Amino acid sequence: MKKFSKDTDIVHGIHTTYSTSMDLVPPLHLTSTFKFKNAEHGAEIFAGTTEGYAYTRVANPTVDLLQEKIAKIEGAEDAIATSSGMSAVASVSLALLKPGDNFISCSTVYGGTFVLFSKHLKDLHIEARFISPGDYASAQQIEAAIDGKTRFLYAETPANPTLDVIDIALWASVAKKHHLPLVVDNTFASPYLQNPISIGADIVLHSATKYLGGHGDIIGGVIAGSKKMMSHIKEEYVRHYGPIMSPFNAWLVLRGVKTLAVRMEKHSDSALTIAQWLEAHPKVAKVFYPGLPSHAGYAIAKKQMKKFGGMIAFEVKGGTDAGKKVMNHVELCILAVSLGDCESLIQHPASMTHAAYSPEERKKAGISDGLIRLSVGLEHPDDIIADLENALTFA
Ligand code: LCS
Repeated sequence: MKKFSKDTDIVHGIHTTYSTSMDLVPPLHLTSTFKFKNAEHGAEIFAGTTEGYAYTRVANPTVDLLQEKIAKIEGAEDAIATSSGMSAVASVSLALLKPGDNFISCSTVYGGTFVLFSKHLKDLHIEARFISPGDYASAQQIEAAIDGKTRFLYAETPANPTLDVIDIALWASVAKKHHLPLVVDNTFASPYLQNPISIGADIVLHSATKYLGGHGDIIGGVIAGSKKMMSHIKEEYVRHYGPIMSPFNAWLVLRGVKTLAVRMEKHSDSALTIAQWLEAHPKVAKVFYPGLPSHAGYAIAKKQMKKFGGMIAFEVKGGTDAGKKVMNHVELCILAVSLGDCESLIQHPASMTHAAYSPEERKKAGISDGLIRLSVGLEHPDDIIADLENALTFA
């Protein structure tokens, strides 16, 4: 098959023989079950000797098209669409881990992932071994945490909410040396800006709620990797625990993802402009954006990302109280969690997305109490800057 650029695959990227009526847009197969021609046909589909659909928890044509598209744009052999980003993280974890096992994770991850790793998996006698941000670049420190019961390495990059950048090639080399898979949460970058599999990762996952959907109207997740691993995750977890994406959500993500390239270009360009403006503002103490040369991960981000993405974090002089004043005085930016939408969203990680970390754990993960996170939307950057400038007068 002819090879196209990623921008083209983002728009097309799926086979087009899905409909005899020749629709441009893939049809939405809203059905829980599928008819069999006769008893023998049903038995053959269940036995896997004939191709066909049986039941939407197992497979659905609309969901299959999204999986095909995600695999294509992540450079993976196969993909699985799930009900949420959290069910993507949980499905990978529970398919690869058994009681008594451990895994290695970076300390700064989305708050929900942190609770799953540090509480719920712990209840199942599974240990998350967290690497602190200061050791992300040390192969030696990562290796020191690996033993015979370690099952995978997990990296979120750029990380939520601090925008820490992990060197995927470095973590992949440690993982390979120990014959372990590297799992990367690629939500903040999106497959347009970063393809972890092309630099050595084995499994990539996303909260599709964010940039993939792109319009703030669904909750969803995706997992991508080799056919063998995806089949293992399906068989060991997804098929029987059932956290599948609904066909309607898959259809909306298929629609949203078509504009991923143009959206990520604009999110990234605007975020860089806004981060530079924030860095020069007298009331701003610190800006965390991988595209600023002052950011510790700038060189690695430049190496492994196409652009630097739409997420910024910053601290206002005067700490938490001053930060709250900014959040209470924005008029265009919307005070809300989530990210990757058309609208700019602003929130306070310590009391919102990362409230489940204890103050001690937040400190270890580098999440300060005064940190504000901004998901830069698709509005004109001048309007976002004007909104922040006005809000900062109250700080
Ligand atoms: N991974 C990352 C990096 C995330 O940011 C999130 C959600 C998830 C996984 C989980 O995805 P979900 O189940 O919500 O689809 N992050 C959120 C955030 O920062 N605000 O609200 C949700």
